[in-house]
Amino acid sequence: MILTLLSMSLAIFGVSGQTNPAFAPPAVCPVCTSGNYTGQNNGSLPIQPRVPGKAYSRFIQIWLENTDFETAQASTTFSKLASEGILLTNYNGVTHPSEPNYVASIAGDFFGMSDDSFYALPPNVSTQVDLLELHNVSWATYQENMPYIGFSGDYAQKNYLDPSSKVPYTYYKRKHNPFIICDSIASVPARMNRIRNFNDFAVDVNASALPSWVYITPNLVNDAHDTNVTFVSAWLEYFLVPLLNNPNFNDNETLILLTFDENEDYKSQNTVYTLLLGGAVSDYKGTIDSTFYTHYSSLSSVQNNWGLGTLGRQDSNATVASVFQFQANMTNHTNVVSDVTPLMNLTGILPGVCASQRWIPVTAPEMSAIGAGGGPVFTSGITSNVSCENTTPINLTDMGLVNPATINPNYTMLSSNTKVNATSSSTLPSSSAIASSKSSAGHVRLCLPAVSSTIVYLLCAILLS
Ligand SMILES: *[C@@H]1O[C@H](CO)[C@@H](O)[C@H](O)[C@H]1NC(C)=O
Ligand SMILES: *[C@@H]1O[C@H](CO)[C@@H](O)[C@H](O)[C@H]1NC(C)=O
Ligand SMILES: *[C@@H]1O[C@H](CO)[C@@H](O)[C@H](O)[C@H]1NC(C)=O
Ligand SMILES: *[C@@H]1O[C@H](CO)[C@@H](O)[C@H](O)[C@H]1NC(C)=O
Ligand SMILES: *[C@@H]1O[C@H](CO)[C@@H](O)[C@H](O)[C@H]1NC(C)=O
Ligand SMILES: *[C@@H]1O[C@H](CO)[C@@H](O)[C@H](O)[C@H]1NC(C)=O
Ligand SMILES: *[C@@H]1O[C@H](CO)[C@@H](O)[C@H](O)[C@H]1NC(C)=O
Ligand SMILES: *[C@@H]1O[C@H](CO)[C@@H](O)[C@H](O)[C@H]1NC(C)=O
Ligand SMILES: *[C@@H]1O[C@H](CO)[C@@H](O)[C@H](O)[C@H]1NC(C)=O
Ligand SMILES: *[C@@H]1O[C@H](CO)[C@@H](O)[C@H](O)[C@H]1NC(C)=O
Ligand SMILES: *[C@H]1O[C@H](CO)[C@@H](O)[C@H](O)[C@H]1NC(C)=O
Ligand SMILES: CC(=O)N[C@H]1CO[C@H](CO)[C@@H](O)[C@@H]1O
Repeated sequence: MILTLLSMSLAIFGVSGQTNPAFAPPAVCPVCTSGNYTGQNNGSLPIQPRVPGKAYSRFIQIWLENTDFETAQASTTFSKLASEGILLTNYNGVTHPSEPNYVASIAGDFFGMSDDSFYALPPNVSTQVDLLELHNVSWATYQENMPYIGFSGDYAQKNYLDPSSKVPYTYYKRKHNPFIICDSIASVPARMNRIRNFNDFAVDVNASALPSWVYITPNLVNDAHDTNVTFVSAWLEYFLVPLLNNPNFNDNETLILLTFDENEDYKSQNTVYTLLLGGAVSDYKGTIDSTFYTHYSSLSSVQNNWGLGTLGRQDSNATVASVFQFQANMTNHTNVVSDVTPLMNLTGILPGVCASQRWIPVTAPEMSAIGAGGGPVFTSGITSNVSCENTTPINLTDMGLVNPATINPNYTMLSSNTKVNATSSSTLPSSSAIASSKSSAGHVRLCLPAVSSTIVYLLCAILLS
């Protein structure tokens, strides 16, 4: 209790001493390395050829935090950027709070997650990374102030905005890095090397080695999480505005999605100010698109662009995964417009492997799903065809059990660019198992409640805990 109070007051002091600090650049320029970023770069990614897409050959998404649509709209920086691209006026987060939104943006679901706690999703949760790699589309995520490759916790460091402060500041948090949360990525060394920090970003851009699919998470001050729209606007002027003119970042085949994880007002629809920028939309400068989109749209649009197949989760649910309309017009994709716009501000209701009070195992993808890119459902690593509808949730909390998804798998950093776990490697999809299949079972989702494997899974959890 005392510790909690102490850390709370430290947190309040640390943050409130500078609730609204003035923006200061963490590096001399967006493509300059900086001591503020802790981990040194150990070389750029290899330059990989870009796979031509139907509407673009590079997709970059940048994630900001917790801001209502109107708040961003009032910023002159956001207005200026809007004149350079397409303003999406009905783009939505998928739930609250932050972490499930980040997870949904790569895995197509948030698995009942309704808080920002420690989660490690089991290896059989597939992600967009599986689809990209299957089609040779290179990828990386750049996580500002993540100290070094392979780091799996939160990181407090010297406060660079207030150098006189003796209190370390947590600029980087795991909850905003969905890649480290998914064991299918975090337990595979070659994939771990693609979870990079901003020193790596600087080196990769300067080496023309920025991959084709890029996911950028700014630190907790630059993304507005600990600050406000004035601060994030200054960061955008420092970071994004010059990068739009850097040909190693933005060219005539680049689409940039600038979005927020969720809005601030949970009592209203979860609409966030979102822009499409970059050379791929140069014919649409200053236009407005009011199509209903969600974070699942970034999955479906990319799948549509490169013909990637689908994860068979909400990424293939046409109601919530419209393809960017400028792109849909180019690819002849027809978006579904539902009579009633779904509310995206619901939280703590759905069962899932992350919902300890409504726990169900990782369920099978919708095997018969057809996503916006056509092609098969990714099923590698799937060992059960149990579906959500037919699984009775278990209240682990009531049973005194620890949810295995909340246990740190303790992956160990072995060397600078190698990160190898031990415990779950046997359950990882082997490369030979990388094969996709489409069920012939039609639309009926079979229900075979995996009672025995559920018990084994929980037993493991108890033994480990
Ligand atoms: C953000 O915080 C700064 C510093 O306190 C303040 O000057 C600015 O007015 C705030 N911006 C908004 C939109 O409230
Ligand atoms: C870190 O950022 C601060 C604030 O902009 C800057 O004064 C300082 O020079 C930076 N440190 C390094 C090592 O780049
Ligand atoms: C983009 O520019 C390159 C080089 O100038 C050119 O080869 C390519 O066709 C252009 N792509 C599009 C979609 O205009
Ligand atoms: C979600 O937003 C709707 C529309 O503004 C509102 O009516 C509803 O009360 C909100 N739900 C919650 C749980 O706050
Ligand atoms: C698709 O999304 C809508 C809106 O969230 C939801 O009501 C529906 O259950 C989803 N369909 C599937 C198959 O998950
Ligand atoms: C897409 O095509 C429709 C029908 O031709 C048109 O009304 C709409 O303006 C187009 N949208 C975009 C973003 O190009
Ligand atoms: C889209 O449809 C138009 C008209 O039918 C056709 O000319 C065009 O080739 C189609 N584009 C694609 C990418 O299929
Ligand atoms: C995912 O793995 C867990 C643990 O091994 C298992 O209980 C579950 O049935 C699996 N889910 C699928 C869809 O394969
Ligand atoms: C789960 O069990 C806990 C502890 O008994 C209880 O407080 C909670 O309401 C239960 N949750 C649900 C969804 O039934
Ligand atoms: C680079 O390698 C050094 C030495 O092995 C290591 O300490 C450092 O953490 C690595 N940096 C990154 C960003 O991985
Ligand atoms: C992986 O973890 C297991 C269990 O903690 C440990 O015994 C093993 O040595 C680890 N393997 C590697 C390569 O770190
Ligand atoms: C070094 C490390 O991260 N250890 C963690 C391993 O996982 C257990 C259970 O979640 C944690 O308590 C340890 O802190």
